[in-house]
Amino acid sequence: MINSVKYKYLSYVIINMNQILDEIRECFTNLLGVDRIRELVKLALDSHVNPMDLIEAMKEGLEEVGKRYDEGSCFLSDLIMSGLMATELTNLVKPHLEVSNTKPKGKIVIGTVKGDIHDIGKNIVASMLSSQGFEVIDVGVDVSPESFLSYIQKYEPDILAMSCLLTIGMSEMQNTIRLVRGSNKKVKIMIGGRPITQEFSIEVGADGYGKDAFEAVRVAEKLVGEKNE
Ligand code: B12
Repeated sequence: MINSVKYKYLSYVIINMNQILDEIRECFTNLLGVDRIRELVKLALDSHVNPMDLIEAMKEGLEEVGKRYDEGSCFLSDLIMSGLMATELTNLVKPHLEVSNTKPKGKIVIGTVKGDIHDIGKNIVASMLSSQGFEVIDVGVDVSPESFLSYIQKYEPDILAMSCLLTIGMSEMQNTIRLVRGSNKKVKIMIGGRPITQEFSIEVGADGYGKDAFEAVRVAEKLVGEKNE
């Protein structure tokens, strides 16, 4: 009897959580705006939905918006709205990812490559890395190879992490790697972003590639380990 009540309660909670995640996806696909996303995220966090599930639902919604933009069935203004909504969601989720840690696992400089102003994915990766005990210095978006190099000289990080969402930004990633390798042999380089693949990462001589924020942490831990060997 108790088990069946417990089962019913648990199924109710799971259905509820799935419903919230569905609504978050739909909120992006139907571009319902920043106020609605704020309401839904607050409800989800109060209901103890895993913050990373919210990010996954957001990504799926954004994928749909991107597809429509590609097909010409939605406008740049819609893309901008989806970006504002995603930034709001990320900012609300961020404090729920962060945990305090005494000794940093390593220092990471992170930024988006020259010509690219997409920063939602980069911000999630940065939050996830700092939540897992890395010291993260976020140098922003549209960062030229020369600026990346000067940040490396200034902060002396263990890892340079670069993000890129535009295919045209991939050559800037390659230029940055070339420039950095030419003057700093110690820093490890990790890359990611929508058009980036493992093959591309090998081709341009990066030390690591991560397809999402979870992998970013795993790869960063591995690279710091290798550096300290
Ligand atoms: C929101 C959005 C915008 C917003 C960005 C707002 C912001 N603050 O970032 C705005 C409106 C500004 C924008 C502008 C443009 N956009 Co836009 N945008 C998008 C959209 C819909 C979502 C991007 C996003 O945030 N995804 C969610 C995040 C969480 O995913 P993510 O970035 O991939 O990050 C994850 C992983 O890749 C990985 N990761 C990311 N970085 C890193 C780094 C490391 C080190 C690691 C390990 C992992 C990692 O982890 C992250 C978390 O899981 C995409 C479509 C899409 N589905 O991606 C188009 C998209 C990227 N945009 C596109 C285009 C064309 C543009 C514009 C050129 C449009 C225009 N005509 O002006 C401009 C370019 C402006 C510029 N110079 O950068 C195209 C790019 C096509 C291409 N092949 O290059 C896309 C794919 C849409 C499409 N299908 O056509 N955009």
